Order: sequence, then C-alpha cells, then structure tokens
Amino acid sequence: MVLFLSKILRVFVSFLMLFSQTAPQFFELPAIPSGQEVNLDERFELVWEDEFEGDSLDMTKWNHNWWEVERKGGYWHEDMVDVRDGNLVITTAYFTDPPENYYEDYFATHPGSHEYKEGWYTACITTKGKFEQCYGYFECRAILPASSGMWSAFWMMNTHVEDVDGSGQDGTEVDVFESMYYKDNWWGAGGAVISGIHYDGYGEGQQSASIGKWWVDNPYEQYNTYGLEWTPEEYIFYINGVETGRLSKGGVSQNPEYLILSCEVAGENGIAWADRHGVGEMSMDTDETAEFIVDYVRVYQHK
Ligand SMILES: [Ca+2]
Ligand SMILES: [Ca+2]
Repeated sequence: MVLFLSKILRVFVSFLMLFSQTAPQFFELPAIPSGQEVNLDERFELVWEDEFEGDSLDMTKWNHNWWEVERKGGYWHEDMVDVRDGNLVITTAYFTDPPENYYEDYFATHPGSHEYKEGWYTACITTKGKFEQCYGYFECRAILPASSGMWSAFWMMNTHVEDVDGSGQDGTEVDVFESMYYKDNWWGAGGAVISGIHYDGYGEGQQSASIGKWWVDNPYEQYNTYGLEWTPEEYIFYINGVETGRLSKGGVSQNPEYLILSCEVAGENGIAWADRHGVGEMSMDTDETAEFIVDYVRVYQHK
C-alpha cells in the first residue's frame, strides 16, 4: 500500500514537474533549461581564464577569503583550497582542532573578527582587485559539493553593491548559480540550482530577483557549465550553454565586478545548526568531506 501511494505521488510529482517547466516559480519546482544557446565562438572573445592547471592557486588571479573568517555555520580557511588534477578543489571538512595558518595578518588588521573554533571548514576565493569586468560572458565548469547544508556558488560583486540608491546600476550581486537543494533530492529539486540578483545592500533597502530553480544534469557527480551573459540591458543565465532565464530588475550594473567561487555551510555563529533558506542541516557526518570541484573559469567579452 505504501509503495502504491508512493507511486501515485511520484506520478503526480512528475506531472507537476512537467507543468512547472513553463511555470517554474509557481510550483517552485525546477524547470529544464530550454532557451537560446550561448553560441560562444560566434558572439564572444575569451579575455580571461583560469584552467587550474598548476599545483596551487594562482595568486596573480585570485585572493583567499576577503571579508570574514566565520561564515554562517562554518569557517572560511585558505587551507581548504587546493589546485590538483586540473581543478580547483574547495573541500569542506569538520575540524575538532582548527587548522593551522590562522591568517595572522587578517586578525592583526581586523581586531573584532571571530576566531577559528571547532566546526566545519570550507573556503571562498575572489578576483577582487585582480580582475574585474563589466559586461560579457562568464562561465565556470563544476561538480558541486554533495551534502545538504552546503551552499556552493559562482557569483560576482563590486564595492557599490551596498550603496542604497534605489538602483542596481551602481553594482549588483549576481549569482550565476547557487546550489543548496541537495536535501530535496526526493522531489528532484536536489539536482537543481538557482540564479538571481541582489542590490542596494543587505539591510532594509535590499532588492532581489530570481529566475527560480533549474535542473542540472547530475550536478553532484558530473561536470556542468554555469554561465552568465551580462549586457547593458539584462542578465541572461545559462546552464550547459542553454538559457535558463533573464533578469533586469533595478537596472543592470554598469560597473565592473569581480568573480567569487565559494562554499558556505548553513547555520549561524560558526555552528551548522540551521535550515537557513531551506538549505537543510548538514547530511554529512563529521568524518566525511565534500568537494566543490571547478575545472575552469572563463570570461569573455562580446565581439
Ligand atoms: Ca544601488
Ligand atoms: Ca581545468
């Protein structure tokens, strides 16, 4: 009987999923990318890339964690960043004793900052101050970390994102993709990512828009590409070179932005307790690790 009900429910969910392909926001179920193709060779010229071919992070291109060490339910630490086998690998792992290498310079210049404690460690890298671009096409090819409570992302920012002027034209956080639905695997949403924008800071003035959830092909086990085309008129999001959606709320950023690759652990104050924004609690045990594996980041300008 339970099996039978389960089957009925799955048929119903399949129907919802089919329907949701044309109305992803309504049912909040993911849709399959089905828009225009990006046509890279025809329309774009490669201007910046990191193929992660070396054996350490290229510090001419990237910085480690630029703003805080305690991040939601975990900690950002540069030891969690590796370059190997042609990939950037951001590992998430639990440490009873915090790793060595305490960013001494960071604590010296940020006296109020939190210290490392027992908990989940992961990482964030950014091109801030080393590479920024306005408009073009931005793509990464990645395998996502497989645990609920994990939130990996490829995104961009500039220093004006926090300026509250009723517009996103000065600067907008653009989330090319964010993955935090691993826990929703039964519904199929576990294989989905979300894309969106935020501007006018992160307080009362914050404005946001999203294109909703989109299915990715087996994102926790195989590579897929996540792309953003940024024009003066709109942001166009792509998965594997196929358009998922477009946004232009608040006006498109007209200022250069830097790139960010990050992993976060849901929670607060360094404790992974929370189901923040539906991310779920950590499903990994503390003796397990998860990897955010990035084959490349490539940036193009329109021809
Ligand atoms: Ca603004
Ligand atoms: Ca590579």
